[in-house]
Formats: sequence, C-alpha cells, structure tokens
Amino acid sequence: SPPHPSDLPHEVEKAGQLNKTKIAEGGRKLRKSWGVSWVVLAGNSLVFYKDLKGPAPASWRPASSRPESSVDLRGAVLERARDLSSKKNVIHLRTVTGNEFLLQSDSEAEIQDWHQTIKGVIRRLDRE
Ligand code: I3P
Repeated sequence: SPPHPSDLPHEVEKAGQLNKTKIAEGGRKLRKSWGVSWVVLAGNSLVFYKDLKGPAPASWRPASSRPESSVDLRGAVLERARDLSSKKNVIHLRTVTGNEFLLQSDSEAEIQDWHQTIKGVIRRLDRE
C-alpha cells in the first residue's frame, strides 16, 4: 500500500489542483494534452497525481492514489509562459533532462504563489 503522508521524508510546501500539460520529453516537442492534476511540492520534487472525480480530498494527497510522475527540480528553470499558450496564468517548467511542462490556474494569485514557491525550491537547490 502507498506510504502514509507522515511517513514521507519531506514536508509538503504546497499542494493543489492545476491544469497541466507536458510539452517536451528529453528535448523533443510533444503534442499538448491539457488535463487536471493534483500537484504536490515536497522536498526537491514536484509530484503529479491524477485528478479525482468528485469533491476535493481533505488532505494534500488523494487517498490510495500513486503519483503519476515526479519532477526533480534541481537545475530546473521556471518562467511565466508568455507565448506558449493561449491560456492565462501559465508557468513553464523545464528540467535538466529536457522535460517541459506548462501549469495553469484560473487564479492569477494561485499561479503567482506556485511560481514563487517553486522558484524558492529551485534557488535553494542552486545554492546547495
Ligand atoms: C491544441 C489544443 C490546446 C492548445 C494548442 C492546440 O489543439 O487546442 O489547448 O494549447 O495550441 O494545438 P489539439 O487539441 O488539436 O491538439 P493552449 O490551450 O495552451 O493554447 P498550440 O498548438 O498553439 O500550443
């Protein structure tokens, strides 16, 4: 069974629902496919979970769901996406391995908070 949140080694800095699409894999461009994900920022990673049908879970981690994927933020680059989407409130994340994601929220305040919080982790890792 999946680990209980309290067994996980890192504290959750932020978690929430975002629209997400991967736009490149290993530097190779992918066709966009937007979907809703639960995104958890913990330790050095951004972790993606499938969205749940129905009401939002009480805790940060959807019960009995395993991560879909996880992104190592060391050396990653994060910017506001200017010309990469017709949507508003989009951030663009590129990993050292050349994987690229767009994350979007209907709330400008939310995407600004994600931007600042993820940036903080990237800067911390840059100093290590
Ligand atoms: C894409 C879809 C995406 C859109 C993308 C389209 O079409 O409409 O939502 O991205 O634009 O190509 P399809 O479903 O046929 O693949 P945005 O919503 O982020 O604008 P793009 O090709 O300009 O990236």
